[in-house]
Order: sequence, then structure tokens, then C-alpha cells
Amino acid sequence: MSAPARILPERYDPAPVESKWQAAWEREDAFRAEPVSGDGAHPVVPERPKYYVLEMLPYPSGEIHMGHVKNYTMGDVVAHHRRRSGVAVFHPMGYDAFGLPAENAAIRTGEPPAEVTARNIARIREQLKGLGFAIDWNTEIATSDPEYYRWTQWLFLRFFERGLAERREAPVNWCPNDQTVLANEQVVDGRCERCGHEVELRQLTQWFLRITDYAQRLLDDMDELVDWPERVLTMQRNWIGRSEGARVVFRTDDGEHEIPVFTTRPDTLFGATFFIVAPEHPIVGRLVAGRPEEAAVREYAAAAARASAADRGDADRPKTGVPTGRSVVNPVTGEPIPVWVADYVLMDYGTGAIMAVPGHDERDFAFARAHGLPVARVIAPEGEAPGAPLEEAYTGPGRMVNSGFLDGMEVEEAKRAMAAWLAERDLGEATVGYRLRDWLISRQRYWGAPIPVVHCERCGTVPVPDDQLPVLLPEVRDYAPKGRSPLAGAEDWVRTDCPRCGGEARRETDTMDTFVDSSWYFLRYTAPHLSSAPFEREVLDYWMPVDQYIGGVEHAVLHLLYARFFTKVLYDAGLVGVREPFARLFTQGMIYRDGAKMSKSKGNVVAPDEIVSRYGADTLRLYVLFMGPAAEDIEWSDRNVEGQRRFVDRIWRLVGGLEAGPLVERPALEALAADPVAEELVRKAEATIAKVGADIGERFSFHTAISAVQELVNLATKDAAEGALGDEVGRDALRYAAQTAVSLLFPFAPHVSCELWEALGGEALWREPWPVADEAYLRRDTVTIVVQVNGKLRDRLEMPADTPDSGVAALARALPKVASAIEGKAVVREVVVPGRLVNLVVK
Ligand code: ANZ
Ligand code: ZN
Repeated sequence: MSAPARILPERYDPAPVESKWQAAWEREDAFRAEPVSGDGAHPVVPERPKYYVLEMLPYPSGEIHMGHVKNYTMGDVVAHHRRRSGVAVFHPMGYDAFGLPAENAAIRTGEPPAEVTARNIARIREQLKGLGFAIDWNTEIATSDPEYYRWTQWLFLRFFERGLAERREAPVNWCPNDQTVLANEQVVDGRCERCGHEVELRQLTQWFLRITDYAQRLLDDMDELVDWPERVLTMQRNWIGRSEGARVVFRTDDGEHEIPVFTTRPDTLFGATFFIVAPEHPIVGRLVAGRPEEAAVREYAAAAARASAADRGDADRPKTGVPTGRSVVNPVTGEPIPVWVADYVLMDYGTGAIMAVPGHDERDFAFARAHGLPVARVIAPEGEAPGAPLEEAYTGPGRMVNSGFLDGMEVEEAKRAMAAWLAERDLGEATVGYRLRDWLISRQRYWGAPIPVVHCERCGTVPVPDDQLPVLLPEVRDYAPKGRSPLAGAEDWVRTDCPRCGGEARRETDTMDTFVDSSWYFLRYTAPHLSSAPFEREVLDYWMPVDQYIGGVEHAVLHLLYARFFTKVLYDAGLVGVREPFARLFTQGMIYRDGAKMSKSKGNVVAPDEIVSRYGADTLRLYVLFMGPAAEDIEWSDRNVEGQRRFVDRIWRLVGGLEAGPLVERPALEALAADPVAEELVRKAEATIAKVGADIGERFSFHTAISAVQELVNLATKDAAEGALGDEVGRDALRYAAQTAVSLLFPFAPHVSCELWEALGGEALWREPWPVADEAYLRRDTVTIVVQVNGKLRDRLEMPADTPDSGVAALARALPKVASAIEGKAVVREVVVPGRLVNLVVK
């Protein structure tokens, strides 16, 4: 007789295993989601519970990085777990394919961005498939595809109809060398990211989406987002920056100009001793025209335009400014106060002008000291004289002083009284200010969705009719912006007929910010190939909201705020049925190496492909989640990658050492009673099932789930090596433990798990129901209680788990070793920790 045939090769070789199972999933279209809107047939919406798990879509820059691997592995684990739990899972993938890198490559090489992008997408797709992600590839989209941006344009028109998209003048970043507008992200330390030239602010006509109209709702609806990280909500709250205050109108002393201010402290109006307008304020020119101060003011304003808003807002910066020689009248005192121009006042907050209250505002105080302006006290804390001089701005509580009809009031009361006083005289009113600005979406760039409007001399700005969408990007010879959008160079494309009057018109040549594309992609996934609409309501209502969204915390404000805004507008338009797009959000931590964030620019990148070819995709997937808590920043370790590979080798050997045979049922407790080692192992398997399910499904704690499976594998390996599981019960227990470990490992390491499952006599592990722990195995019939006397171990007590606590101390005292230890002494206290310990304190 020959030795029994091995059920697995002796050595684990990941490459053939991984390609075998990837091919199997592809053949079977294993991760297809239903329903998805196609063309024609209306899909039937099932009754089954659904789970939409989504990771932020990648930018196809050429190669994926470790951050992507971690992000998508997390989503994958969650998707597998839910799918095997009987839920309809939607796990799509796409590409945020418009934007700078493809365009910059095009400018350098002349290769059309569409070609660069197609090549990059093909490469990323191959990498994602190589990692075995369980994605519904039928729903794959690219935002630069005309079939996608057609609907981005269509949605833009819905915003336009609702008055939420508008064209107006605004100060924008301008690089005089490159002759182009720059996005804020393209301005680094006040300089152009491309050429290093100093950036200027220019007044240009631009397209905006009126996100400020939704500021309050974006705040209010955060109450629904109970499963979002508090940190992200706080960042959004700060970004929106709501503050309650008042608008107060000041008039120049000649009565000619009105200049309103926004203040959060109308109570301090009696203390306003001077007045400041932002250097860009349109009134500045009129205030100083023809005056001796004009030249100095203009020079100051030009210099201010070169500083970044962040620098200008910095509280510690020296307070510079110039006088205008003009005065405004403080409306409550009737006194004239001087008007200055200073760059710490920003044009795009409030009204771009402030009443300066140096007695109670730190920046105003610093400015007054620097320029010899008067400081007045209008609030005195308890016990302070109204006339006490101020050595610094007083920002604490107190009562009003030197403030006429407000004297004696507390600050909050005075705010209300002053607001009422102003309102009565039509000099102001209570208002709410927001730091949030409207969203500037025009880009003078080639590689984006053209804004679908035309300009007609007779009709003005006219939307392109829906049935003429998409407005396709024209072919151009030069992709570089030269003071205007590269689209403007395509004269044949620009010249068109007005859809309204039929006369001559010119196309808008700006393209949209790529954040517009990614503000609705999660809706399009539900109808990726639908050509009659962006999505279909019935199907959308089934899948939305996204149940679990996963991405980097760097998107806490921009993308996540824009997507929320889009969803609300589409909800108001009756196009979607939810007000919030993402029910739960998980933000992952970053991967560090040698103490720095892993990134190309730092030169500390570990390429995913390298790890895959060396250790296998399963090892990489395990490692990125085993590193530590998924939300935390963690340092990469080559050694720990090897550790995960050794674990895969271990489970491979465990299964490979078993005999051929079918899958086994969970051994019954009665049968196990005769074999304590087997019983322990099966109980451990059940406990592992319970832990892994909760770790994935509830806690998002992947590293602990992996270590639980490792513990089970280690115990089974040890028992097998010790030959403790020789009888039939033992053999069944071992097989059952191995089966359980493989089944639970599957979401993390799907390829090798499928291979091992097959060796164990199973098939198609991805379709196998997720194991559910049997409670009976988790309960213990007996417990072991440690008995101490004065904290010292004396004996142990075995007893039924349901023994009442009150009886435990008596049983402990009766133990012979304990009885002799307490003989002749007085027991002053009995400490009982239920199920664990009894401590007798004696004197
Ligand atoms: C008078 C005053 C007195 C102020 C006082 C503060 C304290 P938040 O809370 O962030 O909304 N401000 C208004 N517009 C500004 C601008 N464009 N640039 C710079 N500062 C501006 O800030 C509102 C306060 O910031 C306003 O209230 C105004 O100064 C200043 F004891 O008005 B306050
Ligand atoms: Zn017209």
C-alpha cells in the first residue's frame, strides 16, 4: 500500500493559486450586483436587505499605492462578510479620470489626455484585479467618459435651472507667468506650483455653485450622521463656520457712502474707535480717489494681493495697514472714526469691512498699538473700575461700561439690545455669517467636462438643451492654458448657434472642477450604462444611501462636503430620495515608512506589485489590515509582511496535513465530552466565529479578527503536532477547526482560502453562508474560581457556572488548604469576583 495522496502541494505558491481563483470569479461573474439599471428592461427591485459598500474612487495616475490597497481591502472584507451573510451587496469601482496629471503629461508630450488616461486606467484595473477585489466590474465607470460627463453636464443644468449655478466676477489665483487661473491646491506658499512665480489675485468672471445656500442644512443634517467620525464632523462644522452676529451699516462722514460690517459683537459698538476695509474692497478706490493717500493705499493693496489668505488671517502676524484719510460715523455715538486699509481684514468674509474694537478684540488691539489709535473699554469684569486702562484686549465676560443705554447689562443681553436698537433705526439687523464660500467650479483647463452653456449676444447665457448633450471636448493641438482655456483655441467648436434664437453664439470654454465629477459618481454606479438618464429612481432608492463609505481623512471637507451638497440639491429636485449620501463613514489612517507618510515625493514607497510578486496578494491584503487599528497612522514593516506570509504557510500546512474527505459538521458537545482536547478546540472555533463576525461587522477591527484566526490555527496546529487528536472525535474536531479558520480567513485572503476550502472538500467558498457561532459552545458549564487568602493563591474551586455568588465564599472556606490558612483568624472581608475569584481578607 502507498501513503495516502496529499490533498495540497507541499509548498504554498501564491501565483498559480491567485490566478486560478481570479479566473474562476471572472468566469462566474461572482460579484455581480442586482439590480443595476441597464437600458430598456426595468430591473425588479428585490425584497432582500441590501448593503452598499463603497471606497473613494481612485485617481488613475498610473500605479496604485499602499493607501489604495488598504482602503480597498477594508471594503472588500466588509463586502465579503455581508454577501456571505445573505445580504445583497453592491461593491462597485470607477476612476476619477479628469484632472491635472493626465493633462500635464499631455502638455509635456502632446499625447491626448484621453489616451494617457485610458492607459492608466487599464494599468490600475489590472492591479486591482490582481489583488482579487470582489468588485462588480460590470458597473465600472470613468468620469472622463463622454457617457459619464454627459450626465455631469445634465446635472449642472439642473443646478442652473434652480439658480444654483451662476457666473460672476470673483478674485481668483492667477499666475502671470503661465497666464492661467490656478486652483487653491495649485498655489504653494503663494507661488505657482508649476513655475514658482508669485501668484496674484485677479478679478475674473467665473462659474460658481451656490453651496452657501445650503450652509445651514449642511450643518443641521449632521445630526443624522451618527456613524461618522467626530473628527470629520468637526472639520466640516469649522469649514462651514457659522457665527451669529449683526450687520451694522456705517456711513462716511460726508454721507456719500454706506459701508456695512459684519460683527459677532454688536454689544461693543460704543468701543469701535476706528474702521478697516479690506485692500480689495471695491469702495477703496472711491474713498481715496484724488486724495494724497491714494498712491500709498494703491501700493499697499497691490502688495496685499500677493499674500495668501491663510497668512493674512494669521493672528500673530505684524498688523500692517495704511490710513485713507477718510472717516465714517459710529452710528451709536455719532462720532467720526478714521478708516484704514489693512490686510488682516479679508474681502471674502462677512462684508470685507470691520468696525475695530481694540479694547476687546486681540487683532484690533495689536493694530491700535502699532498705529497709535485709541483704545476704549466697554466691558468691565466683576470688581474692575469702568475707567481701568487696558494692557491687552479684554475678551472675557462682564458688564457693559461707557456704553450709554447698554451700561450695566451682561454681554449677551447687550448683544440683543444693540441688535434691536439698530433694527429699529434701520442701521442694521441680527444676521448669521458663514465662513463657507461658494464653490468656484470653472477651470481654464482642457481635461474636464465642458460647462454646457453658450453665450449669445442677444439672449445672454443660454443652457445647451438636454438632447444636445454631451458637449464633447473638442480636439485641440495645444493643451497648455495660455491666459485662456485651451478650449478657446478650437474656433470651429467655439462658434455655434444659439439654441434659443438661432443666431451666432459662442460656447463657454471653461471646464468643471473634477470635484463636480466625484460629487455624484456613487449614484451613477447604479445605472452605469443607462443612456436615457443619469440613474433610475427605483434602483437608486433600493441602493441608496451608501451603507458604508471608506476613504482618507484628507477628504473630510472638500469631497465629502460637495457630495453632501449635491445629494441635497438632487433631493430638492426630486431626483434622489435621500438627503444624505453616506450613512456610515470610515476614515482610514495613513501608512508611514521611515517616519514619513509613504509617498512618491518622499521616495519611501513600497510598490504593491513588488509585495504581490514576492509574497502573494493574500499576504499583502492580510498585512495591510494586520498592521494595526485601521483608523490609525501606522509604520510599514517588511518583517511583519513576512510574518503574515508565514501565517499563510502555516494554515496551508495544517490543511495539507489532513486526509482527503468531505467537509464535516460541527461535532456535537455530547460526543466531545469524552475528549477534552477536541472539545477545547471546537469551543475555540466557535469563539473565533463569534469574534471575527463582530470585529468585521460591528467594530471595523480587522487586525484583531486576523489575530483571532491565527490563534485558532495555532491551537489546531499544536494539537495536531502533539498527536492529541487521534480518535474519530479528535479528527473531526481538527477538520472542523481547519474548515472554520479557512472560512473566516476568506474575506482577508480570498484566493488561498478558496484553494484550501476546495482541498477540504468544499466548493465556491464565496457562496458559502457565513458561519454563525452556536451559543451552546460559548457557554461554559463549569467555571474555575481562584481562591486567595489576603491576596495569596491558596487553591482553585471547580463549580457549576450557575452557582449563586452568595454560596461561593462558603464553598471556598471549606477547601482544606483554605481552611487551614484561615484557622484561628478573623475573616474581615470576602471579595467575590463572579466566575473568577474569591479573596478572603483575614486578621
Ligand atoms: C467687532 C468685534 C468686537 C469683533 C470684538 C470681534 C470681537 P467670526 O467669529 O470668526 O465669525 N471680522 C468680520 N469680518 C471680517 C473680515 N472680513 N476679515 C477679518 N475679520 C473680520 O469673526 C467675526 C468677527 O471677525 C467680527 O466681529 C469682526 O470683528 C471680525 F470684541 O466685530 B468683530
Ligand atoms: Zn440667442
